Amino acid sequence: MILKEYFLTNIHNMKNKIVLTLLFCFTFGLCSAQEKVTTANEKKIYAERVKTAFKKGWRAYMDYAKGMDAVNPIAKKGHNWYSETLLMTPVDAFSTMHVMGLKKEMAEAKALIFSKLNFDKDMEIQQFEIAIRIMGGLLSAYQLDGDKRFLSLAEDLGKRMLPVFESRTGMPYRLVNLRTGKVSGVTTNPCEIGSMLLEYGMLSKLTNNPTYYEKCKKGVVAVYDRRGKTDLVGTEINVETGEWLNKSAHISGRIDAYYEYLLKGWLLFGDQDLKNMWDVSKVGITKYLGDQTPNGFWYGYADMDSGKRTATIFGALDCFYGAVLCLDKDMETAKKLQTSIYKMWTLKGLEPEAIDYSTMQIKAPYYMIRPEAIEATYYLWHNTKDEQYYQQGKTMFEAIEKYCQVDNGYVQIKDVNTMEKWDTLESFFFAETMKYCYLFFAPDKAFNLDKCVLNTEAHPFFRTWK
Ligand code: DMJ
Repeated sequence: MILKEYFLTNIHNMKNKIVLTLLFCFTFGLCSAQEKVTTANEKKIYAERVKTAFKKGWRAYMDYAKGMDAVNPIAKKGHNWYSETLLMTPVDAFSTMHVMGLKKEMAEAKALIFSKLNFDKDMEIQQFEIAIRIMGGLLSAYQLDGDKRFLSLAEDLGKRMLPVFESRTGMPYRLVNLRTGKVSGVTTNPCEIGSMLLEYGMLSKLTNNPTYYEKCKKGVVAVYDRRGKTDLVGTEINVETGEWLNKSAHISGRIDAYYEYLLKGWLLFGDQDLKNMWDVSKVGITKYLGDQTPNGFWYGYADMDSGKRTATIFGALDCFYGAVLCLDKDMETAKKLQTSIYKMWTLKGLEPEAIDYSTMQIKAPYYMIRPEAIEATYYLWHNTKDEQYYQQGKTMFEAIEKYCQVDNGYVQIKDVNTMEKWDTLESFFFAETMKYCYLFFAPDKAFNLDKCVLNTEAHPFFRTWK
């Protein structure tokens, strides 16, 4: 009798367990299916919202600054970088328009570029910025769109900038006159020496003329050969004497994309020298700049010879390194850094330009709608598919919508403590920030990051040399 009761009770419990298990599986299955549906819908909605933001910024440019370099939406006017326009915004914006499939805007940009862009100007320009934004934009536009006029313009520009490499050391001068070829700017930095290698390399490949790549690479090797005992480079160097004028090593502005292009140059061109230079540099970066603190993991400043820590500053520009770590398949470090990047971004609700990570005090309070933090977050999302990075991307886009949007466009922020507006909009808003925001939500067929290498201005370069 006791045995029978025991048996019946257990059968009963087992039945309950089976029913509960079935119920659990059913509910869980439904929930996750439901969640996927919501996510797919949500992605569609967000993709449209990012496109709308891009188009709103572009309309501001077309309405108030058409044909100029950039727009000031609040004042309803535009401005140029130099005495005449180089059509910075349309050229920089084109690759994002293509990725987003914005046909009307592409036609508008093309009409402007092909009717107005002309480099025969008696004007001294900053070689690095023009190479990454304009030459990079034109080369990428050519590969995406196929119109040969993009390539002709890029080649004309490349020829006009070539004189910068005629220094005693091979390191490029900072400035060049587009008409006369007269160079100036003896004092420069590793970023402005090395961060055009992708652009000149693409030009070489696409025009079948190795000169551009060879000259640019010579400059990169020259600065690398002058690295400190830490294997790191400093902040300022004289291109004629090869002497360092500022030995501060870091991954921030004036150095940043020099490191980025060592790795990306290897990925795009398969140049083993660049891979070796990257591997050596990365050891130095990790050992002397990497800083594990109670506030998280960061990269600070150190002397390029002694390796002694000189500052605990990290900023918006430094965030590019998260994407580079992903490309280097160093996901663990990328994740650690991302925790800090997101902490910095959410400190005030919008990213400050720089903080002191030892105190978490803001050192430069403005926000130029820079892309690097969003870029790092996107690379992590793309590589890990860990939902938290997708959520972080959403938060960042929402913050731009909330704080940088004005009635007729988008503007930068003077101070993230007060969110006071700064009436200007850099062209990288179109080239980079909006592109990375979009990629979080874009349909798979829109773009495949693994099929190309993005230049430092987020223009896709493909390994097809036609
Ligand atoms: C862009 O022009 C490029 O990303 C460059 O490498 C660094 N600065 C801006 C964006 O912040």
